[in-house]
Amino acid sequence: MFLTRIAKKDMRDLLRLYFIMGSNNCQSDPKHVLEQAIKGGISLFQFREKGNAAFSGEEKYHFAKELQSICKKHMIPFIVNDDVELALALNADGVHIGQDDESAEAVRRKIGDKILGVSTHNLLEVEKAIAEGADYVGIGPIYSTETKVDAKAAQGTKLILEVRNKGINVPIVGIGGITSENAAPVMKSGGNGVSVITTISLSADPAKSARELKELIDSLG
Ligand code: TPS
Repeated sequence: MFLTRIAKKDMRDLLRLYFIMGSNNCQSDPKHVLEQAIKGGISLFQFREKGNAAFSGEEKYHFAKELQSICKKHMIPFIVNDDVELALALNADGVHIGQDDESAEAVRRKIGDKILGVSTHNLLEVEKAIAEGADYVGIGPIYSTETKVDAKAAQGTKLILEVRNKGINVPIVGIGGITSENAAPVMKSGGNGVSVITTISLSADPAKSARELKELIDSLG
């Protein structure tokens, strides 16, 4: 999809409402949840199939392909969490990695100009991710989250502020326990968007929950 690295401006726009989901984050059909989330206005999607009863192998590939085709139909870029080989096999739009995965540098070499995102928890990790070729960084957990089993303690928006106070203009998405009730400080401290799982994936009305978040983010400029 991309012939050059994504421009910062385009990356910032994609991060505004970044939905992440895997099969075990849903109580109803994930394909339906994704369709509804798109209807509500998400700007980017991450396929994150891990943890309890997650699909693997062929099943994971086919499930990813189904969700990718929904994203394609609606022109929502499709990012794969952790699994570089899957991202390449699907010709996904990008990869998101954590600190325990392969280095950003190694992943950048494998994926060429696809989007690369890295989870970060302090200034050094942010600077390293940028130097190694990240297109954006995820900062969190902003609030406490039960969705990620190995999540660190909630840190609020202080790292986002620290990065911006240093004059670093990397595209930033905040993550961890975010809902439409508490998303505003992420944007006000210099985040370019919010990334969420539960508030959309387990909502009784995912389209409505996504729309509420989108309206809030749009109202903040
Ligand atoms: C863009 N991560 C940190 S907290 C969390 C995850 C998956 C759980 C959020 O769920 N940044 C990006 N992608 C990632 N996968 C991570 C960080 C890692 P909830 O919204 O239910 O609290």
